[in-house]
Amino acid sequence: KAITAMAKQSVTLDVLSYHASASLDDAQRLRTLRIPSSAHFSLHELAFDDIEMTDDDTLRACLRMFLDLDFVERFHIDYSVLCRWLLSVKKNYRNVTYHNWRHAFNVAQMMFAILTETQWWKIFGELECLALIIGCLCHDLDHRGTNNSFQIKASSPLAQLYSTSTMEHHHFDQCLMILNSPGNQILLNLSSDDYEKVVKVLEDAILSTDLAVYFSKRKAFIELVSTERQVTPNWGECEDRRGLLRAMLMTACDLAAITKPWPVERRVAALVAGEFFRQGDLERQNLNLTPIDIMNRDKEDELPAMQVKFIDTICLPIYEAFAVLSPALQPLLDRVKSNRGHWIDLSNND
Ligand code: 5BB
Ligand code: ZN
Repeated sequence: KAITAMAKQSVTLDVLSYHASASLDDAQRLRTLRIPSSAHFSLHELAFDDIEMTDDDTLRACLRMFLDLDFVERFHIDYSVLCRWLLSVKKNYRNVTYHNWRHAFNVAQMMFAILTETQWWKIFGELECLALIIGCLCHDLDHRGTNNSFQIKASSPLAQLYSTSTMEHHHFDQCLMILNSPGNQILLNLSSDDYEKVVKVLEDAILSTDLAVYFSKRKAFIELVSTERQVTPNWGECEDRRGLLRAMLMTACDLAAITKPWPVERRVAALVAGEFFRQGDLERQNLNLTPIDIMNRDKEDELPAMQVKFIDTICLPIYEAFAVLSPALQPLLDRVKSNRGHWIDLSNND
């Protein structure tokens, strides 16, 4: 759809006006909190669960990840600015049932656990690791609980701005806006060269969370894994190979609820379903459309079978590849297979 420069500008203003920075007072309060160890929060666990954590705990855990990965020292990040940036990121997630701050936090924790448990942080180096963690925390910013096809069907301002990877472009926009907001500029002390590198890796990382992008890169990734088998130190030398690994890591972390112990997976799947059903309701009410089965409340019984299909077509291939790349990631694959068994059981009990 063609759109005039002036219309685009007004759409842009409309979309961007939602942005809000956290207050200085809230940042100062967070700054004074003690930050427990990564062990205290189980941040290195692939089976991590945030359910018992308070919102303050999630913020403290994020600060712990930045400290342990040495980002604060290495990139001369002002600690007060980091606190305010984290609060602003959290504030720019909405109260939707699944794509909220807790999801972003869990994705970042999974990235932290994988980078540290596999030692792949050495392959990427500090700059790319920083971009990956920021990317995870920001990858669903301002999500409205509706997917790309909804934006197109509703001709939302976002769809007029970006015709493909609509939401993902918006998440990246929001991420840059917060990074550029006065008092939130955690990348201020990077050289302009390093800043540009981080922003480019960040953009690739966030756009990679569009499943369409995952499908477009998956074949190349699986081929690479079947010839190379394990990640060796020389993986760091090839930018294309590293880029592919970063993109696949974003997807593996984004979908990681499927790799969690069954009680966690069952709980999170209900949140995903709740958000899908709400989109289905909106399609009926506002667009006068019949939602597809996964978004149709009347098809709730088919949810276990849908999860089996989701596992077989999307999840198993990527976690199989990661289990080949690092034995440390085998538990992810084992739990996907175990969860598949549980969903099969539920789909047979009607
Ligand atoms: C996934 C791709 N989508 C564009 C269409 C639906 N499929 S699916 O058939 O594999 C599917 C996935 C169907 C139902 C699902 O959940 C029902 C509760 C899921 C599913 N997706 N299940 C999960 O546990 C998780 Br986690 C997810 C990922 C949710 C976010 C996916 C964001 C995609 C935006 C386009
Ligand atoms: Zn996500």
